Order: sequence, then structure tokens, then C-alpha cells
Amino acid sequence: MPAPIDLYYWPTPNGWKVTVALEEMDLPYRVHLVDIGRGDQFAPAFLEIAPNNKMPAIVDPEGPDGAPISLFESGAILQYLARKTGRFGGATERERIAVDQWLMWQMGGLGPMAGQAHHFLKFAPVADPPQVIPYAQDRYRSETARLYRVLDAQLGRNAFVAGPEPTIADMAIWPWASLWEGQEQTLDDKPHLSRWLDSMAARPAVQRGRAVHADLRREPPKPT
Ligand SMILES: N[C@@H](CCC(=O)N[C@@H](CS)C(=O)NCC(=O)O)C(=O)O
Repeated sequence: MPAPIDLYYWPTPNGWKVTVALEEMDLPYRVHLVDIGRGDQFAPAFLEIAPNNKMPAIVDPEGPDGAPISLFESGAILQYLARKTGRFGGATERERIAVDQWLMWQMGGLGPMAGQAHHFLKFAPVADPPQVIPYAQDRYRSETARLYRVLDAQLGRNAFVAGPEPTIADMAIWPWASLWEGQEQTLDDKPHLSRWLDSMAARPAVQRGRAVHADLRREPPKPT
């Protein structure tokens, strides 16, 4: 049994990527909460591990050469865990290329765009004072919609994002896509995305990863 991985975490989509991957890969882990609402991400000890002051981050006491290694950025963490276990990262060079391109699509596209959609649609309107900025709302809502159309087309060709089996690309994308309602999206015209969301949500490891400290999740109040 490998030594437990230390996971620095808060229950958000970027955090769920790593809990889902750790659960899918049967890796033991210990959770260290980083309350990003309270500012824990700026603590000097956390910045040593994650200098960009964002979770998730991990410390693996059994790194590549048997010595501890720390890393931040959820996409890099997923790739590391896939290499460590030899699972979910693609078995051939062609499979790895397919996985990596969709992983990067999430990291550079869906994550930032859906994140800004959440910000301008859900959080800014209930800020003090409220900020309703239609240009930003339209821009991030429509760019997120475009990305979901691309994803739906891909899922029309494959059961999972990068091929017939689930990979770290699915683990990166599902946490964000599962929050489509808060991004003011529709699934009515996206049958493949809808089917994939359900099949991911039915996986026991996904459910366990999503449940880690779910009680601490804070939803913004609805605008009045
Ligand atoms: N690109 C980063 C993004 C991580 C990220 O945005 N984390 C957010 C929570 S979902 C955070 O820690 N925010 C704290 C802050 O910005 O101060 C990754 O994928 O790991």
C-alpha cells in the first residue's frame, strides 16, 4: 500500500478533480483543508507548496525517486497521478495525446471560462455593492456554451472524452460541467453531454470524490 498523499483541498470543482482521481486510482490520501474564503491559501506554509495561492495541491511522500514531491495546478497533479499509477492517462502515445489535448482544453478553456461565468452570473450580482455586468455575463455564458457544444460533439464520437474509457480528461472536465446550471447553460440540445454527465455521476469513485467535505461548500445567496 503506498503512503497516503497529502491533499490540500477545498470543495470546489478544481478540488474535486483531485479527490475524484485519487478515488478512481485507489490511492490513499489525507485531506488538509484550505479555506479559501478565510484566506488560508495565503499562509506561508501553503505558499511553499502552492506559490500561486490556489488549491488544489498535493505532497506525495513517495515521489518519483522515492523522496517527497509537492505540486500544484490540478492538470499537472492529474498527469502526475496517472503516471504514478499507470492508469487513466492513456496506454499508448496516441491515447496519451488524446487525453492531454482534452485535459489542456479543460485547463485553458472550460475551467477559466466557466469560472468567470460563475463569477459574473452568481457571485458578482450578490456582492456588496451588487455588480451586474451584462457584457461580461453574456461573454462568459456564450463562450461556455460554445465549449459545451464542442464537448457534446466529441462525446457523440466517444463514450468518454478521450476515447472509449474514462481518463483524467473526464476527471478534469466533469466537476466543472456538472455545474452547468449555475453557468446558465442548457443540455436540451446536447444529448451526448447529458448522457456522459449521468454516466460520470453514477461512478462510485466520482461520488466519493465529490462528497469530500461537501458540507463545507458555500453557495452564494440568490439575488433579490
Ligand atoms: N489553474 C488552477 C486553478 C485553481 C483555482 O482556481 N483554485 C481556486 C478555487 S477553485 C482557489 O484556490 N482560489 C483561491 C484564490 O484565488 O485566492 C488549478 O487548476 O489548479
